[in-house]
Amino acid sequence: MEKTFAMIKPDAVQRGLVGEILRRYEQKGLRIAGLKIMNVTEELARKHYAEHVNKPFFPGLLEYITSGPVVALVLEGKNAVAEVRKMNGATNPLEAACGTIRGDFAQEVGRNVVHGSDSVESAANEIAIYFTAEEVLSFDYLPNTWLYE
Ligand code: DAT
Ligand code: MG
Repeated sequence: MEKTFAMIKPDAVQRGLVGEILRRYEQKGLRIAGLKIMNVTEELARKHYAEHVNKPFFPGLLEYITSGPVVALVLEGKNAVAEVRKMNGATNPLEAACGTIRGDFAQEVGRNVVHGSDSVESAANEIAIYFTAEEVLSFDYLPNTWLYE
């Protein structure tokens, strides 16, 4: 089944939103395959955001993402990549619909509380950046029987 990489960013950790954000992913029926609290080093950030390193906003993004612990997640579901992107909402919280995580909990693009991989290929890359193979668990997830036809 499809896996995606998600991150609860430093602002959300500091604001006590970890439980609320995890609750939303869990309630959707996504299986938590990997979960850890960790610091993002500059080296990790440069790998994760390789496509953005030359953008004008990169220094701010680097400072933000390394400013405190994050919660790194591997989430699994039938369409996990698209489901998490939809639940996270638009990159700029001003454009994110109410009911999405960014729409409900953020106001500025540089403090947008969550990350979600944008494709199955990115997901595989990002999971490998943040997790070892042993840290990503496979196990029977009984709700799947009731989630999928
Ligand atoms: P997303 O996180 O929705 O995949 P992205 O990959 O385009 O968005 O950008 C990665 C992060 O970089 C994003 O979550 C916030 C930051 N960012 C993107 N565009 C920005 C901009 N124009 N100004 C400031 N920060 C930006
Ligand atoms: Mg992105």
